[in-house]
Amino acid sequence: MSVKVGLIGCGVMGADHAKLLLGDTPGARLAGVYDADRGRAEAIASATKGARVFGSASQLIDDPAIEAVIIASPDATHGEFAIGCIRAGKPTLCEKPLAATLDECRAVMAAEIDGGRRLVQVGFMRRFDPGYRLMKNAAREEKAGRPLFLHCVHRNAVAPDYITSDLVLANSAVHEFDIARFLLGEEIAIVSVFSARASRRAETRCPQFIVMETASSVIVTVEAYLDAQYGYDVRAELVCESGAISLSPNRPVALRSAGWDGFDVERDWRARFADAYRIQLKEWAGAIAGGSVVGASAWDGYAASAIAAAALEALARGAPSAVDLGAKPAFYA
Ligand code: ISE
Repeated sequence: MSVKVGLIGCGVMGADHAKLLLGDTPGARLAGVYDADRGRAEAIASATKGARVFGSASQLIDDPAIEAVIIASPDATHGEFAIGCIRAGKPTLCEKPLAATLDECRAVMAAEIDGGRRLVQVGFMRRFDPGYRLMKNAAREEKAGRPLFLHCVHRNAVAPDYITSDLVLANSAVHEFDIARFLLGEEIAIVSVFSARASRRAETRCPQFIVMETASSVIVTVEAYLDAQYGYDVRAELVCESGAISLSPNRPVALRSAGWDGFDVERDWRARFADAYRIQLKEWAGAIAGGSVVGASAWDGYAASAIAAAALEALARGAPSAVDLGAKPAFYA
């Protein structure tokens, strides 16, 4: 039996999830769509046998024919829709961020705790990437000893004009904040941010360099540069006591031709993390069917947003900021 999924938001990420549900996710099928632009919803529904177009997000969430929901609408709507899904008792895959403010993140957690059941998974898809998973296992087994440093690089080829220096942190580097917690299995305690001068290709935002310290004093560095031109490039290296564990930078196939020897570089994250997105949806659907949960919890979503908030404060003040998450509810242990 396939889980009947309702999709809220049919933009870039929503359309991608719809495509995966159509082709590559045996345990789930697209049963309903909603978008503020009805035409976009209709375009996706028409490609999907039996998917219904809803007139509002709340109608989709409350409809008994919808068993689980993907939230891929604008960031500002995530918190409200996630709480709606929790109240309707429906498992939810919510694109990052979990909510627009930390107070709203806390309200999502409170609603989930109140309902007594974990329903929300935040779409930090890298947690499903085969490379990051192998890195995490190697770190957990201490294959090279205990971690000392984690170095992360996050480069986009180009970014839209509305991306400011703040959004370099809150929209892009936030993936590094989550993956650092995932790989190291502990919380970030302190964040500092250093801005490089703007590239002449994008003068309205600065590349950012973030230095973080975890609770047990592992040092994490992140270069976030969204105008690198040559492609989408994400790297990670975990330096441990007696070795280093890194994501392999090369693709499985190299091309040598016409004076060229090298590898293709993906244009954006959808191509680079295609496997991660596919596995994420498959495991989400499998967990729903089996009554379990996988992936980043609402607590993880809140923690990533709290680190982003501390990074924004550090950027504004030009001084390190502490990350104060408060006590982790036992519910998320
Ligand atoms: C984008 O919004 C994403 O979420 C991507 O995963 C990230 O790599 C990119 O930098 C963001 O702009």
